[in-house]
Amino acid sequence: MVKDLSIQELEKRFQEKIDKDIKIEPNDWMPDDYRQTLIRQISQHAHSEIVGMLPEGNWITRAPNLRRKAVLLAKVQDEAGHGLYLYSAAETLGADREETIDDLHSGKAKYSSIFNYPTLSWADMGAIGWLVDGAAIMNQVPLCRCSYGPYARAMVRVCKEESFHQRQGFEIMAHLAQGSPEQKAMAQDALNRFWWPALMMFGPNDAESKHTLQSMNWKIKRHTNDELRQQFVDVTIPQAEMIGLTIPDKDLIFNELTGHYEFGEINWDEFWNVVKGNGPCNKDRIDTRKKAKEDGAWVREAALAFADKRQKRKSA
Ligand code: BYC
Repeated sequence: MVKDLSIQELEKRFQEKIDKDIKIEPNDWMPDDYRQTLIRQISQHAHSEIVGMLPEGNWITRAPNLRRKAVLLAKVQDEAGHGLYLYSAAETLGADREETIDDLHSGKAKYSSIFNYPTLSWADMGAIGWLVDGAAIMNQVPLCRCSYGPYARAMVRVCKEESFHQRQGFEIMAHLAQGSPEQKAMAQDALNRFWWPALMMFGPNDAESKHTLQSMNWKIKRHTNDELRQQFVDVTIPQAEMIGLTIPDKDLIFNELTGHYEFGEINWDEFWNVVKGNGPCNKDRIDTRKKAKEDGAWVREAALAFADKRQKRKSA
């Protein structure tokens, strides 16, 4: 009973800190569910960055010129960095990195649905930067104010880099859209294929989102999935118009009264199917990650042997 009371008191103080916008740091007391929610979200986010390298990595050798190649290489490298900050942030909550990665490989842990779609043309690099990184920024800027300190701080740098990623994607799309009819058609085709999956990145509708309410109370999330999706639609449609591309949604209208675009129904069956592992590339993505881990075993062994040798030399 006394123990219960003290936990109640701890929870009360914890929530007071959250309400006052005081950051929670790794050594602070926190409810177990808060810790588990953060480990789930941060590790899913880390996996998304690492798996997210694959669809673009696929095009590094086929970039149309040296400038585009160098930019794409830098972007994919940034994504590896984001994954590493995020795995480290999850470790500050007590998550074991090896276990976290094994959960991805076994299918236990999720990663963003968007990365289970194939990249069929060079224009897909434009669509990913413009739409996928654009959606990621919309979601991640509020995460810079997340109540958990290490996650919030990691997001500050991630967002700066994402903003460069978004602009390079938009630049590719704008360039193609002003090019030959074939290039414009390629840009339109990429937009057609990535538009709806990009809207799905924000997660299920609020009514179906099981974690949002609690995550908002804890200030892990600052906006609901539908709020962020709407913001993304509102900023992206004028960008498409500016470069002369058409959003593939026949129900899209601008509501003068609300000042927002109204858009068609998302195919939620497709979303859940992809989240459950049945998207066009889920198997390929996980197989690639598993192979990377197996192929890198000798590097980890060599690094450990070297560290061991140095340690022994030091203590000798
Ligand atoms: N895909 O209650 P909900 C990037 C799951 S990488 C798959 O709304 P929550 C980039 C959700 O996990 C950007 N699963 O959940 C990298 C939950 O399942 P569990 C990645 C999804 O957490 C390389 C269930 O559905 N960004 O930018 O409140 C190249 C119910 O959902 C998805 C992040 O990870 C999805 N789209 O809200 C280019 C941001 N959506 O765990 C770019 C951090 C939902 O109960 N994460 N689910 O089994 C978040 O902000 C939130 O976790 C979400 C979901 C908004 C994604």
